Amino acid sequence: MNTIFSEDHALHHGKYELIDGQLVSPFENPSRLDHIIARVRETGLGAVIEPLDFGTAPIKRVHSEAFVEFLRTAHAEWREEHGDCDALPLCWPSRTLRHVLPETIDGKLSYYSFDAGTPITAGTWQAITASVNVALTGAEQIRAGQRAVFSLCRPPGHHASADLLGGYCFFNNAAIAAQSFRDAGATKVAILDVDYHHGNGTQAIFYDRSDVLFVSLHGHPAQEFPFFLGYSEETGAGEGEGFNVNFPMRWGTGWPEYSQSLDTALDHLREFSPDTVVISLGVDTFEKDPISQFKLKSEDYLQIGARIANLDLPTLFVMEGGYAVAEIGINAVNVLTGFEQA
Ligand code: FKS
Ligand code: ZN
Repeated sequence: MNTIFSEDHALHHGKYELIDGQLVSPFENPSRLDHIIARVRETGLGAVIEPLDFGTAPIKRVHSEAFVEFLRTAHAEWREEHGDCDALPLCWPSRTLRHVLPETIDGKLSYYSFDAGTPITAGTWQAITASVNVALTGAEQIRAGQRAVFSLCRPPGHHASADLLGGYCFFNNAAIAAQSFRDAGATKVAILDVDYHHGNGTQAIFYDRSDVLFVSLHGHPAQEFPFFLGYSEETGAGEGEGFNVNFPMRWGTGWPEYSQSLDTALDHLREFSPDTVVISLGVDTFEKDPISQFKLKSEDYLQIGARIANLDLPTLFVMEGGYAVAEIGINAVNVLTGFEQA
């Protein structure tokens, strides 16, 4: 299986995120990908290939023009106001407040974000466009006939919706790849999100559509980030009714319960019978993950890959989360070798 990878991910390296009442060094940092790419090479998974440049047109199929332009200039505007430090918001248009776009950089950053864990740095634009190109290059290779490709994206994407960033995410790589399959002629695309956190951005993007099925397994929003989406009663709207399927699970969930949900999730994908599958691949379901509360073990990831392979469909793996850095390479690549050995 080919891996698509760009060194440009390292240009996004925040100094701080606000978590549990403290400013800490971000969990989502470049060392994550150093470990994964090292494991890809060590296991001989396949070729490691640099992405092509697709420009911003495919991004604007999913994100609003204004949001894309905001991200392009955000750090330069911030630097003019506050000097050369990371841009972090602190105030959001929540209940009783109006959603009107302010003029100043502080106001715009608040308008376009939903948490304080997602710093914008000088290199963020280059890293997030490279991350999209990694996803789109993988999608192109699937269209050219590859059975499966690993798009080793960073920054991740599944929390980002059409005009909202947060949860370490800016552009929704998996959604942009899924839309690219539709635009290239696929009739039906399914996205299976196995990251520990609910893919609220992906759900929102496709919520009223029946051409892209979104199925997600994740920590229960009553307990877990992003808190305000991901319940099982969210089944889609209008045309999209029945094409959004959530499997929220409580803290402490281990393989026996997880694998049951996974099998039911895969049944939904089979019934939908898509042309192509996009996997939002997070390995923060791991027992030693520092910010998550599931209990999967390294060998369980082989099983996840094998069960996805049993769908027998062209499959694009798009990297999302995972913060147990010492084991992130083993766990992520286990999914892919489990897929290949099935
Ligand atoms: C918990 C605070 C949680 C943010 C967690 C973001 C998770 C991001 C992710 C992604 F795949 F996008 F990277 N802070 N006390 O893993 O879902
Ligand atoms: Zn996650």
